[in-house]
Amino acid sequence: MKSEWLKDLKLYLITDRKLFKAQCSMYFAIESALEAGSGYIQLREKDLPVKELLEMAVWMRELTGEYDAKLFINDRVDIALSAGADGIHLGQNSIPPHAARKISGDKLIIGVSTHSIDEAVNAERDGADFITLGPVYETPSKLKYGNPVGIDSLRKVKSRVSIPVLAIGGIKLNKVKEVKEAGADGIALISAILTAENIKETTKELLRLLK
Ligand code: TZP
Repeated sequence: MKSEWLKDLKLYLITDRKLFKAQCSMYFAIESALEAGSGYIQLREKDLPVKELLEMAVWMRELTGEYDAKLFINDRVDIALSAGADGIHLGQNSIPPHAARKISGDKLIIGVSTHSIDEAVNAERDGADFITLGPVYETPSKLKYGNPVGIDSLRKVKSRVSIPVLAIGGIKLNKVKEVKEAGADGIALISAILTAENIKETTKELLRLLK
């Protein structure tokens, strides 16, 4: 089941409802990206109470389902399974990949956020199906995401792991070429799409550059 679509994971769009005045505006934004062909969405609303997160996950499942897109839930295996998501995205302080696998069997693809070569190697060893590595570049919120790891770390990680590596953090249209050349299998991002003036056109352009 996994390998069928994991190889197409090139653009991984992550939600952040705080970028919007109203929750429905975020759904409109996500829907525009879906219409443009964005096929992988991660619901990452870390500070939402669990019931609200589940409600949002169910809603996002319906929305992504209409476009045949894959849905990942950040951190919560229980919510991912309950909402019928396709995957789970784990942080360094989440339940570890092998334990998530024990709970979910082969129902969920497991992504892991990593910030260094060691974390990347450990994530693969512990059963991750893919990782994000970053922030590669400066992001608007250094406090939240940490200092940039740089493009060289991406190259090094690619030489040490064999699962797909998505570059994350400050990835805009003008960075795609560089991260691809450094070996990234794809990109994960929030603001380049969610704050774009024209979400559809930006998504299409990103997908074109990632081909
Ligand atoms: N992890 C590392 S950087 C980051 C996350 C979730 C944020 C990426 O946001 P943006 O707006 O694409 O730089």
